[in-house]
Amino acid sequence: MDLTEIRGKYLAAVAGAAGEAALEEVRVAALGKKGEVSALMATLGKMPPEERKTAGADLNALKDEIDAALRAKKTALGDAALDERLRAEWLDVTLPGRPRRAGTVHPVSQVTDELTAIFADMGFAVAEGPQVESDWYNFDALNIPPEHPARQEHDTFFMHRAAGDDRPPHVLRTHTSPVQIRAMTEQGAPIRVIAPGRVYRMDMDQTHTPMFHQVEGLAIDRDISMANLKWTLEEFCRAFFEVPSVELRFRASHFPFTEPSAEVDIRYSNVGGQLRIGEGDKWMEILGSGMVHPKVLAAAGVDPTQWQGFAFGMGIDRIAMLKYGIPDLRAFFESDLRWLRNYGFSALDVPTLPAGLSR
Ligand code: 2NL
Repeated sequence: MDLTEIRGKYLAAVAGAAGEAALEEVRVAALGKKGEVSALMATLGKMPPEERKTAGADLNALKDEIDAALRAKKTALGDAALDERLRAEWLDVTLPGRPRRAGTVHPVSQVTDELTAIFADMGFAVAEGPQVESDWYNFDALNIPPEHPARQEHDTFFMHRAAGDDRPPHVLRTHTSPVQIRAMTEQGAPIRVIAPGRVYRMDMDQTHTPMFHQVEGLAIDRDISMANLKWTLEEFCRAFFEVPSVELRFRASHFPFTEPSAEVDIRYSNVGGQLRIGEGDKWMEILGSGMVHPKVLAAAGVDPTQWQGFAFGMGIDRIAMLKYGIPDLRAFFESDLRWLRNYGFSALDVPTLPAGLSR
């Protein structure tokens, strides 16, 4: 049996197969059940034994040879396909990354930076302190004794004490006044500080969140008066709201830590839903203030016969909503990226007085 021709034919067909499908056709034609080599195998049974022996060996060798060629070609085709994919899907991993969307400055941070710039320009330093306070700093030093109704009015969050520890519990500060008590206790008088930061009250509705932001201011010297308070607040409001002039109205009020005390309203108008500060015939309360109570000075180690001064407190979230026309307080603390992108500020737009606060 001369297998030279058939061998040459199939090895050439294997070598020439362009893809896996073509290669499979070659396999079926040669080695499939009805393939040419298989058909020759089937003739072995009718051969005389001597002839069958050599023909069988030759056919098996041919079958193995074609089979090996098929496998090698299949591997080669697979490698070529992989090479082609690697070429087509090539990616330069050394390219610079896609620019990420820049984060934004939260309106509370923006407004805190703005009011800090204004008060810094008037000689006020920024003081910070703990958010978990002792009841001394949050209440007693501010002339709010244990049975004072203001302690209940503040809707205070109390921290837990270990079982058997009978000392009064720490609280989440209900205002930033304790920061100023600490500053006075440490520095003494004269002093000019503002204390912006988070404060906590157990209150949650349309206009209240359990955590909010407050800024308090304190100026103590030998002859500070309500007149200095009025000028300072007017100057602040004019700069903060970026208007040529503002008008403030002081209403007598009561706080345990100031005497006398005043709530302060600002003149504004509402033109088609657009609020305009400094003009119009409406008044809006924006802060509380007064002359620091002598007992508060004494509690902070400042001699009230030698020193006096004013203090005030206002809500940062409130004035942020006012200035930037943000309607819903609760959205401030939901971390919704769509809200942050809409109301946030560029991180590069640091507010300074000469450049214009909000540009
Ligand atoms: C308000 C009222 C106020 C103060 C805060 C203060 C701080 C010290 C001494 C005396 Cl260390 N007073 N702070 C004074 C008056 C009012 O806040 O309605 N805030 C939103």
